[in-house]
Amino acid sequence: MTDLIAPHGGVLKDLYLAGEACDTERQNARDYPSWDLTPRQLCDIELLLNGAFSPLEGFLGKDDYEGVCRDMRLADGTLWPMPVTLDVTEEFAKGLKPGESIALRDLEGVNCATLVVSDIWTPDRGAEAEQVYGTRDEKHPAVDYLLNRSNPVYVGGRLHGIDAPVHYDFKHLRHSPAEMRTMFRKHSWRKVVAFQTRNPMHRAHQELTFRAARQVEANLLIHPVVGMTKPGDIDHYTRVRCYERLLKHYPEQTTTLSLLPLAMRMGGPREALWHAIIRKNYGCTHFIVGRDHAGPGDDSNGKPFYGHYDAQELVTEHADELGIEMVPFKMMVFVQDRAQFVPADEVSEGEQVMNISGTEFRRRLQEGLEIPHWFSYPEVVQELRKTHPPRHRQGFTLFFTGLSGSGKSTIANAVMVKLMEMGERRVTLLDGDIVRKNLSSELGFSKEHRDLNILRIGFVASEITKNGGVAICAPIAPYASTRRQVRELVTPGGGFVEVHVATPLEVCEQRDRKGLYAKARAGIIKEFTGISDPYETPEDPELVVDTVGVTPDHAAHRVIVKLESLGYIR
Ligand code: PPS
Repeated sequence: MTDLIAPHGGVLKDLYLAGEACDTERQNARDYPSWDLTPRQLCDIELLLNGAFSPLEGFLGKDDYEGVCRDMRLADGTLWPMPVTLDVTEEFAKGLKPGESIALRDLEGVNCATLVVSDIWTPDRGAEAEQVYGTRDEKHPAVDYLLNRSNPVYVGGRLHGIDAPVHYDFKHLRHSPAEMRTMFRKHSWRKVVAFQTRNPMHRAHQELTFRAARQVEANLLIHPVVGMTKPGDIDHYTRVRCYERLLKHYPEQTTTLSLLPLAMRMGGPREALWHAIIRKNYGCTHFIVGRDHAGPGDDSNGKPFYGHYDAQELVTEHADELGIEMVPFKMMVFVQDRAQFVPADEVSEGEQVMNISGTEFRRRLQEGLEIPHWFSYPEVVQELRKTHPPRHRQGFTLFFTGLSGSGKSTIANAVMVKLMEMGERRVTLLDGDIVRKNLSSELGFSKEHRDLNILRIGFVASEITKNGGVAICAPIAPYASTRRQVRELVTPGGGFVEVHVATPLEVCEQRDRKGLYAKARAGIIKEFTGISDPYETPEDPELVVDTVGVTPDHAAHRVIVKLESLGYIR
């Protein structure tokens, strides 16, 4: 474990053990309690071990954590704005004692590091959300993570690095802080300005980075986050190909691209400070902070969580102790008369400004509409179109839900046949009964088993959708939150269309084609949906179909029309 002092960026921690010490610890770790790191913890540990989170030497202990939450300072007073904590289950924490070591493993079971436990405590995660993100609103991705996904117990302690997490993608673009500093030195880059991004870069971003570099007479590091970003963002594979295309439009020898495996929290101002410290550790002298830096968007009431320029203000407040200089920027807009991007505050009166918002850009991609050259380079757009084709070429899941005997299977079958007749995409039918026979034969009808059944359907549907096919699902799916989970599973890879087959219970019972309602009434079948088990009516489905007085053909036709209006078929 070493501290490197380099001309770029001050003291840099390196928490990896070397040589014999490493071999011994690897051997010892076989007997330690072992924790499988979550995807976010894996990102954090990589940046802890390689010094990107210097001066941290491990996951925060209790005193440091409380200081960071309260006033962005470690117990010794050092500025550190973001809690970096190891959350574990109660069950795992139960046997642990301070002074003991634990082994930390990646998804494949490789032992990345060991941690000497200093503290074990149960944090008040609601209070943490309030202190760090200024809200308990679960629309904030980090608050949602904290309150709904993270584990309840924190374990703090010093790390000893054994094997760095492995990446198989874009190896040529991944650098540790030490490697980055060495590269800057080798190229005699005395001043380097870093640009943080989690989005594809278009011409406005390019102009902004040009201006920033010119303004402070520095070289440029394009430093996109490829760890975890905001849910719904464009995947990093696509983005990196876009950055590589864009890089060709920068003057040679001035600019470089490197990927940062950071798990963002979307923490706005605090996150901007954190980003600046990380870039200092990578050897940068300057850091660009634009409008809404690391902003999580709007809260549940439609108001932005943070002010557009709050991040710049907070970084300015701490300018003296940061060790890296901020280059603040306003939003860039395209001025048509000048055929040029300029910061919004430099637009003269009467000049016509053009802008395409992120939402509008996504709409144009989705509908295969034109994206003007002033907005983005054609080769960048081409990369985006490859993985984000218009809706009529995307896969989608058609999810029917409704009571037993409501007509789900009949309509689903008819829709399947109509889609096969069109022949545009491959279609798979995951009907309730088919799934129960082939995927979920061991399951019953308790809430737990129904949820498991639906999540299995969701998993298969998401795979089909991601690969451009159509998955038609027709289970009862009585619980709203499980249907929502399926939607969340599917939408990153394509479309999700929920159809509520809203045939009233009396009609379903009257039909009773399988004789199940009679048995349910007689108490022979327990937990029967609608009779002795709940059905939560969908609140916001894409389509509601009631089969009373409607032929299956007509109901299927309504679904097809809906798919057309949503753009999934032409
Ligand atoms: S769920 O709740 O979504 O997991 O149900 P699903 O997989 O769609 O299975 C429903 C079919 O199983 C038959 N069946 C029951 N349904 C509801 N409740 C109970 N207790 C039950 N027991 C058996 C029933 O025939 C359902 O088929 P459909 O096609 O919906 O009529």
